[in-house]
Amino acid sequence: MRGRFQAIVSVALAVVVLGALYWALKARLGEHDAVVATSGNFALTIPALQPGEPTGLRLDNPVFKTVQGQTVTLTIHSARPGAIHVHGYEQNLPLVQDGEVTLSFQASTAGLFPIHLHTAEGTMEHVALLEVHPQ
Ligand SMILES: [Cu+2]
Repeated sequence: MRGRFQAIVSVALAVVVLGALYWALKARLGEHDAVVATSGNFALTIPALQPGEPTGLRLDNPVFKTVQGQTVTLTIHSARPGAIHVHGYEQNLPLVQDGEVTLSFQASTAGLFPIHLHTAEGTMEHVALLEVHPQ
């Protein structure tokens, strides 16, 4: 009887823990969804690195969703020097530190295209994702 009670308590605890994990992850993914735009015009802000902040992949990078054939216009405001690079489309544009630059091209191919910051120090950072849906 005691063993059965412990089994029920263990299952209940597992359900609570898994439920909490689910809601925590859902909230995190929800933040991601909140920055998704759905037209061809997108704004990207590259903030300054905080002291000690690691470079590289971030979970809160924006996803820019568009449809094949659409003209994509990226307006980029960067606190950091370097160049922006749209993989696959091979679009490159030097950034103006603390200024704004605009990159425009036709989304002729469907797929997922990482957008990188190539820094003045020669490192590469993922800053956004372009998601081109088939027509
Ligand atoms: Cu790149």
